[in-house]
Amino acid sequence: MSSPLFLTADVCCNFFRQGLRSFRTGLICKVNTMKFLDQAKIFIQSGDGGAGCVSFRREKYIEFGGPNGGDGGKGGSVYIEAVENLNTLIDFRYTQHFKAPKGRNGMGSDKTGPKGDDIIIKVPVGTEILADDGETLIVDMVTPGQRYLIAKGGDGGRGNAQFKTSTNQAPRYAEPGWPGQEMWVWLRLKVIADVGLIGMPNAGKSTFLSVVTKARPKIADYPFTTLHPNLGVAWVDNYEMVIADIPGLIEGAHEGVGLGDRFLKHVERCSAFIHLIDATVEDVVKEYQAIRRELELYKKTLNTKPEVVVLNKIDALTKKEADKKASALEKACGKKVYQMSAIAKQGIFDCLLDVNKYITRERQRKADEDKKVEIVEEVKKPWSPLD
Ligand SMILES: Nc1nc2c(ncn2[C@@H]2O[C@H](COP(=O)(O)OP(=O)(O)OP(=O)(O)O)[C@@H](O)[C@H]2O)c(=O)[nH]1
Ligand SMILES: [Mg+2]
Repeated sequence: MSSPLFLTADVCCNFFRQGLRSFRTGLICKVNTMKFLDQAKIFIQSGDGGAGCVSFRREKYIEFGGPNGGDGGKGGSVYIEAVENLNTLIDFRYTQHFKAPKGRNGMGSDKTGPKGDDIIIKVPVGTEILADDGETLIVDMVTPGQRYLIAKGGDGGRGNAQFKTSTNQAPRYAEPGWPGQEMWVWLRLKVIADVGLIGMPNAGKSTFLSVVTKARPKIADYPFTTLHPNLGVAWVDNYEMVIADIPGLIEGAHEGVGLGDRFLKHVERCSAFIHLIDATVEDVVKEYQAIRRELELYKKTLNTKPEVVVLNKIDALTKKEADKKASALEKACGKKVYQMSAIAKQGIFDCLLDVNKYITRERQRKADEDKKVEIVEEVKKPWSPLD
């Protein structure tokens, strides 16, 4: 679907076979798939420093004016900044090269060349910056406003005025500017949310998100309606809870079956999961275990995250059937299973309140960690008579 050739063929077929209506749908799909991009490779280059200048003071009545060549200006540096109002790397599909300008050369009369302007590359909060190999982590941009110097501009070369000594009062040389840095880096976005919605396709994840938040994801009764993560904010106990709805997983996702497990990286940072299971399927336990297996095969740490298990779509069953399936699930997972109908808005807040416990606990843990870091920093501060 993402290859232009494939798209064209697909769109043509639709056009002839199903008429103009399908053609329009194809276009809409194309637009939707282009809205979200969670991985990009970009080239970064900081500016070279300007060269120093060789110049001598020449003025009427001033003999032996001496060297007055200024230094070259510093090249522009490249910074990466995490900003809150972005949630995709789509901009990097169109712009992949970021080059900061060079510093200008030094000039006579001891004038330093102007510095090259710095470049700031804005990325969504939660973006990892990885080296060219795609594995070595350079920095994780997790805090809004966090700024990281990724490529430092080259220093300007010294002008001949700087080389004047008692034995060489008229140096005729200056330094060239120092080169900047260049590199290819990978940007990998892992969205930051408190809760991740996991489950098989059609379990009702997007429906749940649309009921508890103002997000409006696409909902339909066919699998893989969701093709990229959707975020929404729910209010629970007067606190914001960011919920991420990711594309459904199926057995074998770790081997690339369905949409694969590449979207699981978006729930890696969540404090907890809400695991939705479609109550209308025959074997709810099998569905539950298949997802747990995929989590474990993706990363062991995901399997240890707190999870709230929810049996959704109970409106489509009798109470007896729902209770039977819920107790079978309880036996399999060894914890309480919530019964819910996202469409009928029944039982949704019980599971939200439960998951909120884990989020509060995680927030507390992070706050304690931050406090510890602050205390260590205070201790390290050197003594000063001004304190
Ligand atoms: N009866 C009933 N149907 C539901 C409920 N919740 C969702 N559905 C229906 O189930 C179908 C799938 O819902 P989605 O919210 O798109 O499911 P999803 O888990 O996001 O699916 P993917 O995006 O494909 O992974 C839709 O037709 C919904 O209307 C529910 O509580 N009761
Ligand atoms: Mg969905």
